[in-house]
Amino acid sequence: MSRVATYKRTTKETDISVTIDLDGTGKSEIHTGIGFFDHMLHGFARHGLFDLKVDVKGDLEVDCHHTVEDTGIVLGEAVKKAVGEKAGIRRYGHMLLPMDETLALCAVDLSGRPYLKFQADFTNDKIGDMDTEMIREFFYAVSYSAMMNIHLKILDGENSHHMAEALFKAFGKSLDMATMEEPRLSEAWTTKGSL
Ligand SMILES: [Mn+2]
Repeated sequence: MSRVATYKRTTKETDISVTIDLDGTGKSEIHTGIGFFDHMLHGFARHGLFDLKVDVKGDLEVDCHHTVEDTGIVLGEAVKKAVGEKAGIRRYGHMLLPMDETLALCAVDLSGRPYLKFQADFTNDKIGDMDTEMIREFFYAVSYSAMMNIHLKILDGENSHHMAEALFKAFGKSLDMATMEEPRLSEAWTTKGSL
């Protein structure tokens, strides 16, 4: 069964299309109009082994806020659609990801309940054309639109580029683990009947 989903969303601020294949090989075509954000999403797809297409036309003449937040919403919706009933998947995933001086922790649960815990003290307000405060907003949007629990924490780090990149890659690795098929199970992995 293919686990590919597309989700599109158009508002007065953004026009976004995301396609994700959970069983991909890490190929991605990303066009958000924000170079550093593209770099982050490439890292997420590559290290999660997701095939990912992201096309965004956002109101970058305002700033990067709507573009980044809304991309998180649409990516989360696509993930939710691709995992479906979550039958026979691992549900939980985690990663401790080093990147030079930076160490990032990520843990996720495809619980059906949105929650984000995020801790990262960036040393710069901006990386390229992306405001670092939007990184939390991105993951918050993913958590509520995918209805998943995400914990992200920078345990050690100095360089903002490394910290951001480690978070996106750790999230890719964790989501890959959580969406992996568990051959011993045919239903959702819960004692409650469904997730
Ligand atoms: Mn980089």
